[in-house]
Amino acid sequence: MRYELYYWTGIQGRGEFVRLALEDAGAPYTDVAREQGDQAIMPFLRGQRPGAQPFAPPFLRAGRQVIAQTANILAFLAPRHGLVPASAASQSYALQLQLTITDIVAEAHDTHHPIAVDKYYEEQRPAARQRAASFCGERMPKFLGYFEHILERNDGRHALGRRHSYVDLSLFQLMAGLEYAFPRTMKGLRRRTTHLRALSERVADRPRVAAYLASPRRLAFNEDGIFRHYPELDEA
Ligand SMILES: N[C@@H](CCC(=O)N[C@@H](CS)C(=O)NCC(=O)O)C(=O)O
Repeated sequence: MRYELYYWTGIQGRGEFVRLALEDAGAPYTDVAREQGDQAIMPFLRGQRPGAQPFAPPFLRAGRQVIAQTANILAFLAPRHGLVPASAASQSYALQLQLTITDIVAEAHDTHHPIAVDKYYEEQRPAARQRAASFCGERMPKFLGYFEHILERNDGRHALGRRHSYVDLSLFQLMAGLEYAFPRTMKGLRRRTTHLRALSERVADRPRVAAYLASPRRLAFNEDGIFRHYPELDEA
């Protein structure tokens, strides 16, 4: 089956977590908006297409099924492509970890949009500074400390069991995004994130991931996405 991924053009955004899983699995997919433009997304959001109606991208069309919410999409794809262990307990734990990644991604987004999602960063700069100070000083160390400990108390190399999973791919993307947006804070956390950084390097070296990262399909991070580099927000 050829999957259809629907996500906004021009940014990695939350679509990147799904893209990485599809690329790592070698699963055939079409990045529909990149071929047809963002307007291809709209009929789904308006409920004008068959299947479940998504609230927001990313969403995935798999045959007649339409699946939205990043963590839910990954939980759907992973067992079909060997990206999660088979047991129900492992799959539930993987989803728990992925939803925790969803939480920190939302908080990273809120550093540049602390007041209103529908207003520009430039309209909420003072609040963004406050929010970012708390994110860099408290929340990022807490979340990354948690994931670091998860790796450490497992085998030191994987989030789950002894095998690569979609959670490892998402941790790679999380680290890449945070390194881009908050290089100074991440530098300060270097000694407390040794397992996460080693995992990121291993994921980036996986043959299909490496090929993807070197391809034009991997867009650069930019200031329209979730992970934005505003130096004034990286001062913790
Ligand atoms: N919890 C959802 C969030 C989806 C989301 O916020 N998508 C953004 C783009 S990354 C969007 O287009 N939001 C439109 C909106 O919230 O109105 C997920 O993890 O997929």
